Amino acid sequence: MTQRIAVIPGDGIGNEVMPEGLRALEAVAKRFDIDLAFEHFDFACCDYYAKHGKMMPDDWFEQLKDFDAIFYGAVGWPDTVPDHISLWGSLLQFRRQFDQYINLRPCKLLPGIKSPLADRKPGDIDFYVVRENTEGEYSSVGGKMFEGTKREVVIQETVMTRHGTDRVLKFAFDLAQSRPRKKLTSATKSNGIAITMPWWDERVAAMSGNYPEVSVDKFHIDILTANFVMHPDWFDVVVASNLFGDILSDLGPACTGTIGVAPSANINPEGTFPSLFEPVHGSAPDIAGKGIANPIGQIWSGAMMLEHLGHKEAADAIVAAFEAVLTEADPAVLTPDIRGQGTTQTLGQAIAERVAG
Ligand code: GGG
Repeated sequence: MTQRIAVIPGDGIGNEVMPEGLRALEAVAKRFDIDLAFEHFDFACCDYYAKHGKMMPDDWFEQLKDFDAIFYGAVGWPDTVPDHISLWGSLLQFRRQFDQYINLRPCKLLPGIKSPLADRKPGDIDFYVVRENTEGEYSSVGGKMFEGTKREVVIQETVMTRHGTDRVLKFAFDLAQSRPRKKLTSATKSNGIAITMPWWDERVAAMSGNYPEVSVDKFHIDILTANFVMHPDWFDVVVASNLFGDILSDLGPACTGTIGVAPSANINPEGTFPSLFEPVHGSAPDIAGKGIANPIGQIWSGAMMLEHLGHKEAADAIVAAFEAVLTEADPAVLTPDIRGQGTTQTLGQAIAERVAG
C-alpha cells in the first residue's frame, strides 16, 4: 500500500534539513520495502507569501487532507513577513484545521552529544513533553481598542475547553502509563493565573483518578524551567498547555546539548486528518544558507512519522543510525552545534548510509 507524504520545506534552514530528512526516509523505505510517495508543495513559507500575499492557497485544506502525513520543515522569515502572520498563516492552521491536538516532543540526551549541564550522560535525560496544540494561550480571541492612541487597550484571551484539555491529559497519562517510570508532571501556574490554571490542575487531578499506577506531580512553570536545568532526570512525561509546552520543549532539548536534534509530532490521534512531523527548531535566519544546520531534528521527525504510519522497525533503524553516527563522533561529519566541522549534508549522508545498512 502506498503511503502519501506531503513534503513542505518551509523557510530558512527548513530547505536545508528537509533533503536530509528525505534522504534518510528514502534509504529506510528501500531497506524495509516500504512504499512511500512524496509530493512536494511550495506553500506555507514566506516566499509564497511574497508572491501571493498569503502563506497558503485558499484550497490548501483540500490539497492536503487526504495525505497520510505531512513532513514539514520550519516557518518564519521575519525580514519578509511578521512572525505572527507567517505562523498563523501556516503551521497553526495545519494544527487547528487538522485537529492535531497533541504535540509530542521527545527530549533525550543522545550518545556523543555533551549536555551543557554538568555530568549528564545518555539515559539521565529521557522524557517527553506533551504539549496541548490547538487552544490555550495560542488563541485568536481578543482585540484592540483605541489603537494608536494613549487609550490603547490590547486583550488576548486564553481559551481552555474541557474537551481540549481532557483529551491532551488522557494522551499524556496513557503515555506515562506505557513507560517504565509511570510518572507524569503537570506544568501549571495556578498561583498567578488564577482562573484557567487552577482549573487545569483540577482536570489533571480528575484524570489521575483513572490512572492509579501513574504518579503525578506538578510545578509552577517558573520553578519547572529551573528544574529542567537542575534536575532533568526527575522527568518522564511532562504535560503542558500550548505556550508552556512550547517553551519547555525548546528548553528541554537545549539541556541535551542542542535544539537542532529535537523532533516533534503534531498528532491527530483519531486519524481523521493527516498528522504533521517537523523539527522543534524554527527557520534559524542566523545560520540559513550556510549549510551548517543540524539535520537530526528533521531526520528524527521522519522516524516519528514512520512509527505513526505503522513502521516501527524502520523508525528504530533511523534512530539507531543517527545514534551510531553520533557515537562515532567524527568531527568531519558532525555539524558545528555538536562540536563538528561538517555540514548539514555530511551528517545527513552519514546517517543515510547507516540506515541503508
Ligand atoms: N519547525 C518548527 C517551526 O518552524 N517553528 C516555528 C515556530 O515559531 N513555532 C512556534 C510553535 O511551534 O508554536
